[in-house]
Amino acid sequence: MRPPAPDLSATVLVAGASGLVGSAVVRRLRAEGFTSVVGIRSTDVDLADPGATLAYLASVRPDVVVDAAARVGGIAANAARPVEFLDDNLRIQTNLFAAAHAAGVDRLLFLGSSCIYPKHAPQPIPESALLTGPLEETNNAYAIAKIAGVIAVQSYRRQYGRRWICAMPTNVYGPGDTFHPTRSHVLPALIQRFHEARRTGAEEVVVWGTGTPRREFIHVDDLAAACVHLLAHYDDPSPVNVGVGEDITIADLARLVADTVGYTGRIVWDTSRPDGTPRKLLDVSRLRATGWRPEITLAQGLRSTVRWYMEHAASLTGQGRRPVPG
Ligand code: GFB
Repeated sequence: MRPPAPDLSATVLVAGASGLVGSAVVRRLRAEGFTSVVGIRSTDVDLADPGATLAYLASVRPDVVVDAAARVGGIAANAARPVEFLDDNLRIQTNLFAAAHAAGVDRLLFLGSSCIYPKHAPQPIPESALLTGPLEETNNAYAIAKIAGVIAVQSYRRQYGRRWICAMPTNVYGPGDTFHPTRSHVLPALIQRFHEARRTGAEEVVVWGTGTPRREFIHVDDLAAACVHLLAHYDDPSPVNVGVGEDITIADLARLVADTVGYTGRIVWDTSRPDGTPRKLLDVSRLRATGWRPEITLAQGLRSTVRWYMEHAASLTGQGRRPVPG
């Protein structure tokens, strides 16, 4: 039986709308014909403030909420500032969930992360691996915050009958990412570093770790499409993995980024830097069973992201981010 067509007049509030994922979800919703999309950013309401969050959602009274608001960062940022990664993310999701429930929001999509799974989970990682083993140490604070979000969504389903769901994306990249040399995730960090090396004529580029870990990458426009698809086709307490079903070694990724940027110098490895989780390829069979498939290959996505970066590099802030308008 075909699911009912989405109500394009529903008010959809997207938290984290200035970030990589939130901005892509807003773009996708509008592209699919949703006419009342409310993208919010930290300058609209401080989600770390419970009273302000309650008041804001009571004023908007959305029909649907997408929680793409989080403090995120790569392996070095997570390892250096676990308190903020734990504290800020717990506050944001706790306040947003309480405010959404109080405002009568029956449909909510919470975005977690593949790092919620154990460091040595079976590969590809099924959703059932959650809480079956120890976490990767460098980002266990962030992972615990996101696991708390999953349990909170399941609790609002059980206690209040809310049709809330959780999506667990693999490593995300694309336009609007943070391109900081040390705080970013690996793919944008390498785009920034290889682009800078080409611009300055540097003879070599240092890449972290041994190059042997494997990572799966999904373009943010594919992730956004999957999120809108899941809102229409998924309603289960279990988290659902969102990935592309294949991964690549960091060494091959580095060479792919260098080629895409047009850098021809040497790549050298700084093995004093951590490798992190050896591999975290997601089992995406649950997602595929809903009928969704990714459309953007890593080579295509890398080319378009490098183009975006080169067009915006001069205007990025010192943190490697787009300036927040307004
Ligand atoms: O994206 P990333 O920083 O985090 O990737 P994770 C880290 C991997 O890339 C490690 C290698 O194996 C690093 O050694 N790497 C090589 C680099 N060069 C660089 C570089 O210049 N910058 C960075 N960042 N890495 C993240 C979690 O784990 O996964 C987040 O920390 C989130 O919380 C995200 O869950 C999905 O993929 O290891």
